[in-house]
Amino acid sequence: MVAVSQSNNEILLIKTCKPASSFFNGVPIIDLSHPESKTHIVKACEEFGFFKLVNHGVPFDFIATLEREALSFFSKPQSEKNRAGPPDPFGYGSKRIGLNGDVGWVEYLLLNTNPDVISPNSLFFFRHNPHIFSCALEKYIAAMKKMCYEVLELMAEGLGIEERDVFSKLVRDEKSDSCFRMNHYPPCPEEAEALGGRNLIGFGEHTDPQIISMLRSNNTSGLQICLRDGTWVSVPSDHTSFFINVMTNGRFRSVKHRVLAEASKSRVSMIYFGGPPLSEKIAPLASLMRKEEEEEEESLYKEFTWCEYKKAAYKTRLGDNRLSLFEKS
Ligand code: GA4
Repeated sequence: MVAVSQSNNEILLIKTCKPASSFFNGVPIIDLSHPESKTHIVKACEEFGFFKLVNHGVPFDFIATLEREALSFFSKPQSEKNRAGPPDPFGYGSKRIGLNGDVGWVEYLLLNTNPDVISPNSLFFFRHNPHIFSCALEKYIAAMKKMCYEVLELMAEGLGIEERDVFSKLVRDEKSDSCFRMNHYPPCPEEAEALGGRNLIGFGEHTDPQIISMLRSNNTSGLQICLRDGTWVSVPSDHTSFFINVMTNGRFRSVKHRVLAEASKSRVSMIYFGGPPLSEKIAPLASLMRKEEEEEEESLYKEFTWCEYKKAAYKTRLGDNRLSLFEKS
């Protein structure tokens, strides 16, 4: 743990960890333009729940413009940024993550993408930030949605499901509860020096609760994933690609991940989280349940709505196992 003082003289304790020894070169790479990408996606989801997407078709100009805008927002004086916070959970936040005491070396903007449920903090942010930011966001989010539908449709196809839009329709729904996050991990030279080789945790280990998350970062490393044997490995950064993670009923798994702060470089990431409408029942697809010896495979979890799941998730700490709250006993 390292004690850091906030601008209001408050002291926060941020966790540290030893740096990962090497970069992991085993992250599956999915080429969206490949004719067999659907099969590759399913394999990657089953094995890792995580993959890197290339040839995704998102214009680099959209990405670069939004990154520039994000950096210009994060370089504003603290007092100005604070006006778009505290996160409720939407809005600007610094070092505090969620509502239950998690802290990290990060500042962020969390925005909901559905204009019907836009929160006051998100509104405040949009009103007080130049038009260009909103335009850049709009373009970027539209591109994320398109890519998200495509990946989810390929996934359904790859699983041999007839209804191609079985997953994508949840995120396409006009009431879809999707959100967008921009994270800034400032460099931490003094802290790193004092830590003698350890790293500050930027965003502690967690799994994402949504159906799918699509992350893009600048060329600063820091993202780590936890392999099935429990080892943490660093994912080499690639500012031209997206890193995708997905979740479903035990067959696909959501990868546990975290972000470490860098001593000398700032990391900026932008993540689109595709979620279903709040009232949507979350249950495994009957067509995916494997039948064993004539007995139907049972769902591992009780039935719940996305709203119930989200409410429960917000009562947890980052590292908690949220799905276990809904496991059948
Ligand atoms: C993790 C994924 C998304 O960033 C997020 C996070 C949310 C938050 O930052 O407000 C949560 C976290 C995330 C999971 C558990 C709860 C809620 C912080 C936290 C401790 C926006 C989300 O939907 O869940």
